[in-house]
Amino acid sequence: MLSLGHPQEDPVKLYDVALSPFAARCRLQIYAKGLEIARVEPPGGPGSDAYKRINPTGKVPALELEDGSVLPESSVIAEYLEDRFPEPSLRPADPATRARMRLLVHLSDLYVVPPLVALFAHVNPAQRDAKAVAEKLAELRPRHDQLAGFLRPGPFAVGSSLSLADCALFPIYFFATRLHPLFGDKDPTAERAPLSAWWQGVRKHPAVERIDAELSKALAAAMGGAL
Ligand SMILES: N[C@@H](CCC(=O)N[C@@H](CS)C(=O)NCC(=O)O)C(=O)O
Repeated sequence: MLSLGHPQEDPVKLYDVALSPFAARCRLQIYAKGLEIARVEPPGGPGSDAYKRINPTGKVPALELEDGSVLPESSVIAEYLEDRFPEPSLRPADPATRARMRLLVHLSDLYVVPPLVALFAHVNPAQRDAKAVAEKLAELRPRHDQLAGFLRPGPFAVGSSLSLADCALFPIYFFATRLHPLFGDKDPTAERAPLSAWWQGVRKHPAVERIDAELSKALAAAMGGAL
């Protein structure tokens, strides 16, 4: 285990919430790299004024560095951790494969995440707007197709080892595989061969298994089996 920070400095810490897919992305990377980074709850919770004084975006995750500066946004944190702690690398060495890894992250962040996050507002049947749900599901289906079109025979997203693409995609598909069926739609990983192969393969990695267990536990605690 690599412990971060010098004894006289504050250690690096991750502002984290158990159920956030974006925080889970950073935890997955941290576990896979064997880094020891403390997890802390944002004071007052995400979006609170107290937390915004530390991290102006108010969002989790955020990484607080030894000098007290704060780095939000999971994709930025992921690249920072790779630059600072290069081994074991979660970025493929070959430029084209590395670019495809970043492409998968972009496709997820820019096109899959927004409609997926919008669906969370409709989980409670009492607050559900069926038309809005249908629109978001219709937006998501071609986006899963597009992303699946750039997956390669794995078992991981861009080849034979875990990369930042898997760290970004696993927590998102953890929720997508639950949300689509909740609204009567098909599990997106089940009906697309490349996504299905990736989903089966990626979950065998010990760090992914750990995140899967953490998210499952947090989800059960938050939703009591509703999702
Ligand atoms: N693009 C951001 C998204 C982070 C995000 O939306 N986090 C949510 C929790 S899942 C949050 O902190 N929301 C509180 C808020 O927006 O005030 C990332 O990748 O880190």
